[in-house]
Amino acid sequence: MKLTAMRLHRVDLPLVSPFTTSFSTQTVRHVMLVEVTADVDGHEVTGWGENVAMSDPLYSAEHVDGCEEVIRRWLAPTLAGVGDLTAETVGHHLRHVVGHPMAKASLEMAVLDAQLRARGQSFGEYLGGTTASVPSGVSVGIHDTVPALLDAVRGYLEEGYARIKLKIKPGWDALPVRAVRREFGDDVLLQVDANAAYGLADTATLRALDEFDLLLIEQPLAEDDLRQHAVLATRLRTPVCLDESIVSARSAADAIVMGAAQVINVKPGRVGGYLEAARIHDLARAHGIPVWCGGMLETGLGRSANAALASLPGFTLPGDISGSNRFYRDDITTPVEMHDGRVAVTTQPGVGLEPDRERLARLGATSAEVAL
Ligand code: OSB
Ligand code: MG
Repeated sequence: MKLTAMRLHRVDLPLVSPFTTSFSTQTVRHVMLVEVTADVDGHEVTGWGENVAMSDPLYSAEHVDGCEEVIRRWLAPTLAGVGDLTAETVGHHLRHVVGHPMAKASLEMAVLDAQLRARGQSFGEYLGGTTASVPSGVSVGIHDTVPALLDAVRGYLEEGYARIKLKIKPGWDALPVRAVRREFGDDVLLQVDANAAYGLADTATLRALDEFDLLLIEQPLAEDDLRQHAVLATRLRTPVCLDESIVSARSAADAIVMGAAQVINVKPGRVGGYLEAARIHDLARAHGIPVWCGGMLETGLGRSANAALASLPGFTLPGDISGSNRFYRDDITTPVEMHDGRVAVTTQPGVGLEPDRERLARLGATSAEVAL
């Protein structure tokens, strides 16, 4: 294909309730969507991608305004110059630009959506998915009090979520985990996510979580602390799962070989796109390492693509693939719905859901062309 136009859509979506992690409190998500128009054998096709960078560089080095700049100045002009562009070659064409996986991933997703729509193939079928629906977990932020947390968890369990993930930080770890276990019992699938808030010196604190039979502890230490995660893993019974540290299939291989990751959270944006995410799945599966699909508060567009990825056979743990209503009253697509703890994988061409222009307009979106 040949790209003929690109537009960036920006829209601010208020969250239904504040979302607090060890690194920030979010009340709104500043969403950027990439819309590409391409010529495929004389036919005009459209594709959509979602950029998952946050407003501030606190989870990883990227932020959404930076992604827009990098796309406009370097990534889009490079892809515009390619006459036989395919989703499979986007990463290759952009490899000279160092880093910026979330910016690259949003472009690759838009190109892949266009390519699959042109041939009538769904994301799930293309990626090698094997299930019609995927288990749906929910990520629960840090709350001011334990009763407030228990109310939130009770609501999600009543809705039917298959797994609860509690955000933790120093001072908010064993206490909330113990309270949730006490209130809701040992059968709840439960895990925690520290977002890199601890150091190896906190081993005793993290060890105190061993008694709660957690599925895993996600990213306890810093992004570049692979070796220290390997050391920590030998000291905990709870399996160590890496999120921030896994930025590519290469780093996934390193983490697996070093014993730094017993489980991997796969986020397409963090690793440069759905194709690299699928490679990490393949690598982990070959090594017997379970993976699950993480989330970045995606809209229905990103969630739908994530559900397709999570339908691959190595995704053996529930992902952070909650319904649209977990974060948004008003989504930009028809809402993704969770029923009986599962989200359906679309069989429609491409991502299967697309942003609704009327919804975008109602939510105050702005759109701007990218010069190609
Ligand atoms: O660490 O998984 C994380 C959201 C933003 C940044 C990092 C993380 C998260 C989540 C949200 O946990 C999961 C979701 O999108 O439902
Ligand atoms: Mg995480």
